[in-house]
Amino acid sequence: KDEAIETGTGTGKYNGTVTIGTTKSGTTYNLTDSGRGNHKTYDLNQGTSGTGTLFTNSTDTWAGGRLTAGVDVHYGAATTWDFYKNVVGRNGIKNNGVASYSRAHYGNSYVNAFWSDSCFCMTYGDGSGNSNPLTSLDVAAHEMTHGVTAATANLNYSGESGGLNEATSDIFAAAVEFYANNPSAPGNYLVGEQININGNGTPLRYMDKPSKDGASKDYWSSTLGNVDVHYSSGPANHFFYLLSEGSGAKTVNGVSYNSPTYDGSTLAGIGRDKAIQIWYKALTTYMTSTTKYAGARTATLSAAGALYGTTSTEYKAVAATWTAINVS
Ligand code: ASN
Ligand code: ZN
Repeated sequence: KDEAIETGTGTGKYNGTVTIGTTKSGTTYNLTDSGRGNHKTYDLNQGTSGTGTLFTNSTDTWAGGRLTAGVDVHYGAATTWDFYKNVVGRNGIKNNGVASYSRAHYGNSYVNAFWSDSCFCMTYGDGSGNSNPLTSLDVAAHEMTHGVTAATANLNYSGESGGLNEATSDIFAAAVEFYANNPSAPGNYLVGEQININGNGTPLRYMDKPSKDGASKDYWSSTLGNVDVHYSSGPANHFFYLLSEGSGAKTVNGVSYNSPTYDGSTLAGIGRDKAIQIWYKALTTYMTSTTKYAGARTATLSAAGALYGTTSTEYKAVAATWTAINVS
C-alpha cells in the first residue's frame, strides 16, 4: 500500500512545538519517520511487552493526551539520529541506516526508561507521583546511545566498564541537547534535569561535579568498580565536562558549574565539539567490552593522537584531564 512521506508538527511535554517525520497511509498519519530509517513510535498503552499500537492521528498536527509522550520520544530519536549522522558521521545505531523503534507509556507509574538489545528498541515510562514522564530529550539520547555502545565497544554493563558505558550515554545525551539547540530543552551538563525524578526539581546527575547527586564519584579510585554503574560513570562524566569546559567556575547557557580536580590542577578545556569527537572515536575505534578507566585514558589518547596529533594541545589536554580525575 502507498505510504506518503510527510512532515508533521508535534507538541510534546518538553521540547516546545517541533517538526517530526511522519507518513500518511490512506487518510491516517503515522509516527513513522521515513527520513531516519523508518523509525516508528508505538503506544504500549500501559502494557509491558510487544509493540502495542503505532501512534496514529487524523491530522499531521500531533498534540495532547497520549500523543504527548509519543511526540517527545519520536523527536528524541530523530534528534539523536541527526546528531550521530551530522556530527560524527554515523548512519543510525549500527551505522547501517536501520532504525530502532520507540515505545511510550510502558507499564503503570513506571519511573524509568531503557534500551533493549533484544528488541533493538527504546522504552519509556510515564513516571509517577512527582516524577514527570521519562521522555525528555536527554533521556531519549541516553537510551539510544546504549544502542550505539552495544553496537561498537560493547562495554560490559558492570564494574568499571559499566561506568564507562553509562557515562557514554550521559556524554552523548548532553551532546545531543547542545546539538538540538532547542530553547525548550537547552544544552547543559546536567542529566535528567526536566523529569523531576527526585521530586524536588534537582537533576538526576551532574557532570561538572558528579558527587552533587549524593552518590556518584568525582574521581577514579581502586574501589570504583564496586559501585552501581550509574555512579561509577561519575569520573568519566567529570572527565568529559573538564575536557570540554575546564576546571573551576563557569556558566554555560545560563547554568552555573564549578568543577574541581583531584590534583588541584587548573584546566582550560578544549571545547565540547573536540571532546565529543575524541570520545566518539575512542568508543568506536579503541575501546572494547572490558575497557576500564585506565583503558579509557589510553583509548582517548589514541583518538586524540589520531585526530589532532600526539604533540597537539588536544592530546596534552586529554592526558591532563585524566590525571585530574585520578587516572594516570
Ligand atoms: N534508564 C536506565 C539506564 O539507561 C535503565 C537502566 O538502569 N539500565 O541506565
Ligand atoms: Zn543508562
